[in-house]
Amino acid sequence: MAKTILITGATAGFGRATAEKFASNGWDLIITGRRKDRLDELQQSLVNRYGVRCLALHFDVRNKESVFETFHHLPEDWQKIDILVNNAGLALGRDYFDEADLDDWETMIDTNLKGLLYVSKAILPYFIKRGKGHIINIGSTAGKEVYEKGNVYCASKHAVDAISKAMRIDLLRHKVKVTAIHPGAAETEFSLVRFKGDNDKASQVYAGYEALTAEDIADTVWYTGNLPEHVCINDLVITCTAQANSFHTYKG
Ligand code: NDP
Ligand code: 8X3
Repeated sequence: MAKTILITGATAGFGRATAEKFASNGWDLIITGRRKDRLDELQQSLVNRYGVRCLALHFDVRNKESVFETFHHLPEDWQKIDILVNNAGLALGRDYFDEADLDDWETMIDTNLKGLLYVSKAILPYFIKRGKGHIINIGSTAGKEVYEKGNVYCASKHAVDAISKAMRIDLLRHKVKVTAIHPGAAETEFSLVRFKGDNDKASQVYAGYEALTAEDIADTVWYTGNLPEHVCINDLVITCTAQANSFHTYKG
């Protein structure tokens, strides 16, 4: 029987590439996101090209009621989930702390931290019932080092780092693996979202070096998600070769 992966934020970037990677290897998928048109299109495309089962669930991870309602009513034949990838997330703005926008802060905390908590809590009963499961949280190098004008985005990703460690301890008794993957700069829609549609600012982020791609991260999710049952990668930091950390990128 095919295994099943649930990916939040599958309409773009890492989530979409991860869906592609797992579907092309015969996994069934539950894909989620807010943009219904993109989600439905991806679902059709994965089913048509790979002959896998794919359930598209359209909701905002910030909406606690939607999250619990959606997963509480998961059809019985979709309840055997092997991997949850908590990927949905974003940065909004790149501003000094004193100049930053309060709504941006709240959106980042609500999405990157609270959304991850809601989805994990809603899915855990299925893992606990089976006595196994794997949660893969997408953190960031911003969750390891704080950089100028990164304030609340960095804080939200430090929280993902901390909660991943906490989950790993508390879920030991249920045999649930917890992996945190912390990518550095990767060229997706991330910067376009961060800079609120400003294409020039977004493309500047990736100018002069070869950044990670969404497919690089999908490959990393694939690797960490396909290890033997007794093996768990706890924490993985991945950058492109041109980047050493949040502060040093060689733009030769
Ligand atoms: P993209 O902007 O390309 O994709 C983000 C995805 O998250 C989209 O599918 C979006 O779907 C979804 N999403 C955002 N907000 C919500 C929400 N409220 N509810 C449901 N889904 C939501 O960015 P990336 O693929 O690059 O980012 C994915 C994750 O990786 C994020 O957590 C990001 O912080 C992290 N990351 C990114 C890095 C990078 O350099 N790109 C580096 C390190 C970490 P929709 O809009 O349809 O809801
Ligand atoms: C995304 C990487 O460096 O923009 O999490 O914070 S960075």
